[in-house]
Amino acid sequence: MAHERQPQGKGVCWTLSLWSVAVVSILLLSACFIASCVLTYQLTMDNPNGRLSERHTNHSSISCVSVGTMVSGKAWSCCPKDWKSFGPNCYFISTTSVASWKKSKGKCSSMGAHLLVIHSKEEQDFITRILDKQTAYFIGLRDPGHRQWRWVDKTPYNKSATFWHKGEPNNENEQCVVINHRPAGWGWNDVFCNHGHSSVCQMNKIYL
Ligand code: MMA
Ligand code: CA
Repeated sequence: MAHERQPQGKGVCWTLSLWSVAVVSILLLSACFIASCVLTYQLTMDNPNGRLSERHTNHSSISCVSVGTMVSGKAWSCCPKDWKSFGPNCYFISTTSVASWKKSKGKCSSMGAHLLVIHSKEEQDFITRILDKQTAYFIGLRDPGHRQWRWVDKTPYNKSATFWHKGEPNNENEQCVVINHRPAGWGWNDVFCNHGHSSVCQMNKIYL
């Protein structure tokens, strides 16, 4: 009897290990799916359980991806719907509205954001890939006087990470800055602050 059970025992063991492999694979696949899946939260203003902070409640919908680690205690990094994600930031390109620098700045503020601040060529390249070559966009750089360039988010103006067009800045009376395309490529130009231009807003990603 005992020696007859031997092959059956082996069969059970084989079936069991097949099942474990299947279960482990399914678990791994689900983990990967959850980790990589893009989730869209519908958090509306009147959602009593909305976990968005006050300054983000003006966004009716946000899109989140898993950040993979719980090191900071936050599981998702999110950008408002229709904003672009790059590194730790979200970017919004105003396509319709043309306004003065001050008005453009105010529009970003009302969305819990600020005008675009550029700190690297990589960041500039990312954003310019989604900009229109025929359009000039205000960025968050301004000169309060005497060519003292200041970023709106108070980060230091680092001369070695500036991308002025050749020959720019060229006019002390042009105290605001646009990014636009010229035959040599994308770059910055000082312009009059009260002239109307499109703009790009930027904000830190929202962590949930
Ligand atoms: C030229 C050039 C710029 C200046 C703008 C103002 C088209 O570019 O002189 O430096 O800012 O004119 O419109
Ligand atoms: Ca200029």
